[in-house]
Formats: sequence, C-alpha cells, structure tokens
Amino acid sequence: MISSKICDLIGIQYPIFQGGMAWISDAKLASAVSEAGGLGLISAMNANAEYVREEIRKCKTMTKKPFGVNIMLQSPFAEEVAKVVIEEKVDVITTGAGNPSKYMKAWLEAGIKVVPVVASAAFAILMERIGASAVVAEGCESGGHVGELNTMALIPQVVDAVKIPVLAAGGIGDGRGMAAAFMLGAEGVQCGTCFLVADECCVSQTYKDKIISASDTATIVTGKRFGHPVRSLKTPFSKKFADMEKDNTITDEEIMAFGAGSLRKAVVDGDAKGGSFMAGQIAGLIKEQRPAKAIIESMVSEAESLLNKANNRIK
Ligand code: TUI
Repeated sequence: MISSKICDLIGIQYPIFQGGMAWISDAKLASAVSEAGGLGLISAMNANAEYVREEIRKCKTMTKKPFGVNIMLQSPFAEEVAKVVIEEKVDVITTGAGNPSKYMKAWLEAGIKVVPVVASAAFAILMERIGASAVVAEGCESGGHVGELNTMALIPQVVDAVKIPVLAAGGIGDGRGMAAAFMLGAEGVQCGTCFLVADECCVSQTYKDKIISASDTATIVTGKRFGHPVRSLKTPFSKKFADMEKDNTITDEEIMAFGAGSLRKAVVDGDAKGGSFMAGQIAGLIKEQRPAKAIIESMVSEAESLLNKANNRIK
C-alpha cells in the first residue's frame, strides 16, 4: 500500500488531489473523488460566495470524507469566498494563480489546512513561511493557467526548497506518472485532466470525446501576450486566439472580447468551434470514460506495482 505524509495530514486514503477546474470541479465530482479515497476539490472559479456555499453544502450531503475548495485568486469574488470557506468549515483550501498571503491568518485560525498551488521554488518557500500545510507544485504540462517550468524540473527543486510535503501536478495521468512523482520526492499528486472523463464529471460529452481522441501534441498555450498563459486543446477557437495574439493590429480588448465565455462554451454547451477546452499534455494518454473510483484505483495499483518492481533496476 502506498503510504504518504499527505494521507495522514488530511485524513485521506490515497495521496491524490483532484484539481480545482473552473466550471468543472463541482460538488458531484469532488464528492466522488473524496468517496473514492482521494481529495475532491470544488472550484470557486469566478463564482460568487453563495454559489460556493451551496456547492460546499451539497458536497457535505454526498460525502462524509474530507474535501476542499480551490480558490482562484484572480476571481473578483475571492475576498467573499475566502470568508465562506471559514463559515462552512471546509477541511482544505487550495489556491491558484496568485498569492494567498492576505487570507492566510484567518484560514489558519479557523483550523483549515491550506495547500497553495505554486509554479516555482521561491513561491513555495514563501508559502511555507506563512503557514501552508503543503504545496502543490504544478508544471506547465498541466491544463489551464500554466507557469514556466515543467514538472520534471520543478518538483525536485521545490522538494529541496521546503520541508512541508509537496504534491506534484502537471502531466500526471496514470500510475507511471504517480510513481515518477514519488521518485522526484513528492508525497502525492494532483490530477485534473484525467478526471475530465470521469462519469461524475459534468463537462459536455463533446469535451470528454475530445480528451479521449486527443493525441500527445493536441494542446497549445495561448495568452502569453497578456501574461496569463493557458493550455487548452487545439481547436478552431484556440488557433484563432493564437493568430490574433501574434497580430499587432488587433488590440488586447478585441482579443479579450473574442475569448469571453469560451470555457463555459466548452464545458456547458460542448461548442467544438467556439469553446476553450482546457486540458493538460496528458490528454493523449486518456482512452476511456470511467467512474472516478476506477480512475483512482487503477492509478494507485499501477503505481504500487511499479514501485514494488523498482528494485529490479538495481543489479
Ligand atoms: O490556477 C491554475 N490554473 C488555472 S486558473 C484558471 S482560471 C481561468 N483562466 C483563464 C481563463 C478562464 C479561467 C485556469 N487554470 N493553476 C494553479 C497555478 N497557479 N499554476 C500556476 C500558479 C501560480 C502562478 C503564479 C501561482 C502563483 C503565482 O505567482 C504568485 C505570485 O504572486 O508570485
């Protein structure tokens, strides 16, 4: 059986977090992952406090196991969501796309475990200093907003920089990735893309089919012009976005208007042309739709068998 400090720290069976994905990680997916022994996370995305409160309450009716809320710090509602997670006494908060320092004191006083997502060793050190219980170090193989470093380079450097446990994210979609993360010094993994095809995941069937038919080179990073790079599947939308970014005669405002609402179009409407289908580089590895429990159990059993056999490498 895989053993990890993260399981003891949070009270979960397997050291697997489900990433907080905007429009996607709702109470249904989060509770399914937590019920299966991982840590499910509800994405607060750009939603207001009442939406987040409702999802937390729904999740509590669906699982008695620990679950968390992911707060996207660039959300206009981050401040009010930061209060709701205290009022609703969530077990774990993860944060993304920014610095959670100003909320830390209140969260820690409420006894919440805070696990910021980081993309560099320097930021991980800062998060440890202000009281984070662990960090998720996310390489740019991930879907959505990406940093600069890839997972292979990032994880060992973050592991060396801090004493708190590190979870690896970005490009991890099966037991091989999980075993490799342990070899790099991680205490667990966070996965997003592989849960997009979970039976319990609310995304449109178009989104799931696109992930299942994706190849290894199916993703593209756009948004660098705005200092907000985002990885998604190559689609008519993302290719046009990339072309517009390169064109100096097109203003930032025009591009932003073109991109508005595109994630919702992918998740809710299944709009293959106008949608932004955020996904990581691991999409090409995902071949079937299954329950979250099957995704987790096959990842863990494959990782265990690989780690058991690792000794065969030594003569
Ligand atoms: O946050 C993510 N991934 C996301 S957020 C998101 S929301 C969105 N974005 C575009 C269009 C529509 C919706 C989509 N994907 N991952 C966690 C993550 N955080 N990765 C990297 C970081 C990060 C980057 C810089 C964390 C901190 C940081 O710097 C903090 C600082 O102040 O230096």
